[in-house]
Amino acid sequence: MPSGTAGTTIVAVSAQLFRTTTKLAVDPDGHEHPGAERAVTRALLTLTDSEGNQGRSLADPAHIGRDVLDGHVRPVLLGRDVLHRARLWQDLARRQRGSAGTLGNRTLAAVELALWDLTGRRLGLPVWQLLGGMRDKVPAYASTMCGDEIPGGLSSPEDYAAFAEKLVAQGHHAVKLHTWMPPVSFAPSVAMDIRACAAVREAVGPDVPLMLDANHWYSRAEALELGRALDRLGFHWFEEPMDEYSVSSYRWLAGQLDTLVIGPETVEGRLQARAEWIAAQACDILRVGVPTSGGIGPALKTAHLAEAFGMDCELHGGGAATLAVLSAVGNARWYERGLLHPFHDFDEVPPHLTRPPAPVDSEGYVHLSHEPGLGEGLDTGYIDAETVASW
Ligand code: LLH
Ligand code: MG
Repeated sequence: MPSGTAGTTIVAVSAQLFRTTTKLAVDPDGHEHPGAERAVTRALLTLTDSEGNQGRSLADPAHIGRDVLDGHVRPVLLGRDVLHRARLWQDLARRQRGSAGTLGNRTLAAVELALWDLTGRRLGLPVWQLLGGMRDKVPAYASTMCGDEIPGGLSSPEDYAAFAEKLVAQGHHAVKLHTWMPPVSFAPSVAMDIRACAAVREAVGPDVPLMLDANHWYSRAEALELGRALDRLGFHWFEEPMDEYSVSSYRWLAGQLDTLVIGPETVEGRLQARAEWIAAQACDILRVGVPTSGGIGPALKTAHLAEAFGMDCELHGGGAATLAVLSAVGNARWYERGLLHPFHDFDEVPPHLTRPPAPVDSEGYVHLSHEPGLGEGLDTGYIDAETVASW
């Protein structure tokens, strides 16, 4: 039977824990900052089909542990047709409710991405072309790290202004500030956020689209004060100033601002939760992430949901799968390139990759890879050599 035809089944599901390095530090609240090089452990999920083709996806070790693979992923995938990706995803998703929280969306996404990668490799085509290939490059916005107390880093409104100028000069089509969040000693601070936004607007001029992603736990009154300042400064969108589980608070805020309110980023519930946000008029732009929504398919459905309401849907975060979704939809403007910081070289290639994850060209576009599959640029030789455990 020729490669790419039905009848090819999944014969192995395996995970590898491997050592690599990063120059990112993570603070106690989970925000990334520049740091000294350190060793970290990452994980790779690999699916093998009966013709010997393999599909891979990088994941957090916690999401592809032995128990979830044995308990859910292997029983669903082994012996099944690779090309029945949507059926396999549904079968896995149906197990979520009874899994006592052990089968999360990030596990679904790791599996779904590896299935896409396998399919692309079998057919000799990049995933983004399988999705429709509407565009082969996507304009990027620069997304800063959260504020800090590093002199000359992102410690003051002036630091943000100087950095934003550089980001625009590099070609980025827009700039999004993540401002100061705990555990920074003076955070959160509406006054400081407003000063940073004003300094950046002053530095880049009136024509560069600007966005703000602030604190995540402001009160309604604080979010409104900040949002009104963004209105005066001509910001494009306002992201996650409050707890996203309070849909009423977002409806209340969106009804009072000219600046577009975007969300939800962190709320669970995939497509259905986002439909409720639209129905409640809690956002002007919808938001979805590939890892958090369960994969490429669910993220695409969410973008299509927004399209049906005449809304944009912006993708959270970066990576090859996110870029593939962006290549396939017309109602997302930009790729989120980040998180960026004056003291962090975003384009430095981590040891387990063969190339930088998302370089921009001189006009601020990130290009889709022409490699078959997801095109993540994995160095499988390095990963195999640095593997410390597998199951
Ligand atoms: O809190 C943070 O560190 C950032 O907000 C981070 O989660 C980032 O991924 C984000 O929200 N981007 O939009
Ligand atoms: Mg965000």
